[in-house]
Amino acid sequence: MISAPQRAVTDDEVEAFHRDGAVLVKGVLAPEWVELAAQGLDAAIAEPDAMSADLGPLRVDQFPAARCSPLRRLIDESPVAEIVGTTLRSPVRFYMDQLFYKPAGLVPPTDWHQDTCYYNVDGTDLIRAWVSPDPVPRHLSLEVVRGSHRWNATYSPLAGRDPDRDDDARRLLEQADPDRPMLGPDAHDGWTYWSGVKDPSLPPVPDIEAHRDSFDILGWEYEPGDVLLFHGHILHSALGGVESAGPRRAHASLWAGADVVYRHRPGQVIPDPVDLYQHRPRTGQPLVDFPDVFPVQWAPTGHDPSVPIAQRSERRNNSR
Ligand SMILES: O=C(O)CCC(=O)C(=O)O
Repeated sequence: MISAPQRAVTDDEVEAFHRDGAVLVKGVLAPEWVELAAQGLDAAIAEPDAMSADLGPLRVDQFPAARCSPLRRLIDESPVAEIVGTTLRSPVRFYMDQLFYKPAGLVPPTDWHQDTCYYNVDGTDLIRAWVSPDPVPRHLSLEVVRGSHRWNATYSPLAGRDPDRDDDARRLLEQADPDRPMLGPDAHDGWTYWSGVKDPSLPPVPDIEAHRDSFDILGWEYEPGDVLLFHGHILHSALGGVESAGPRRAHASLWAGADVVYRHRPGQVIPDPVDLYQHRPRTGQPLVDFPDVFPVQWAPTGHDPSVPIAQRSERRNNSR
C-alpha cells in the first residue's frame, strides 16, 4: 500500500516538469518519510558498496534499496511513486536507485552529466526523484540546464575507460556482442565507475561550468519534505567547492513510464538490475515485457485492469 502525498501535485508543477525538464515539488513528503529516508541512508552509508571506489569523499552507491529495507519502503510505500506517475501522466515502474553522500566539510561538486546514457534504458518517460533528509541550500543545490531534456543529444558518461588510451578497454569494445550487456550480473559485486568502457561515438558533455552565462540554469533551495523531479535526459550537476557544516545525504530513484525500452549501450556504466539478466532483454524491448522485474508501482485512473499494480495507494482519489 502506498501513502498519498501531503498535497496533490499541481497542474502547474506537471507543466513545469514537461517544459523545463525539472521541478521542485515542495512539501509533499510527510515527516515520517523524511525520517525513513534518513534512517535508510544512514544504514546504507555505513555499508559502502564497491561501486564508489576511487570517488574520493563523494559516495555514489548503486541499487541501495536492494540492500536496505527502509529505502525499499520509500519505493514501495511512500508517495514518491504517485508523485512521479502523476507528473509523467503515466503508469510508473521503478528502474533503479542510487545514494549520493557528501560528508560535512568541503563539499565536492557533482559534474554536469545526463543520467540515461549510464543505463541500458531509453525513452521519453524517464524521471528521477531526488530526496534528501537534509536542507540543501541553493549553493549546494542540484542544477539543470532548463529544457536540455529535449535536446537531440546523448553525451558520453563521465565514467568508464577510454578505449583510445586503454588497450583492454578497446579490445572489450571491439569484441562486444551488441545483443548482450557490456556489464554482466557479476558487476553487481565488484563493479567500479572505471569498469565500463566509454563509447567513443558519443560527444563529451559541453563545458557548461566554464560558460554558465551561455546556459539557462535552474537551481533550488531544497528542504526536507520536498521532492526534486528531473528528466532522465536532462543535463544536471550539483554545486560544491564550499564548506558545509553538515553532511548532504540523498536518495535518487529512476522511474520508467509507458514508452521506456531496454537498450544495449556500448558505454554502459551501471549494470542492469540484477533480476533482469535472466530475461536476456533485446534492444527496443519495452520494460512492460518484464512485469516480474518492473511491476507497475502506481497508475492513473483508467489504467488497464489486466496489468496488476504492485502497490495500490491508500488515498482520497487517484485521479489525474
Ligand atoms: O546529488 C547529487 O550530487 C547528484 C545527483 C545526480 O546526479 C542524480 O541523481 O542523477
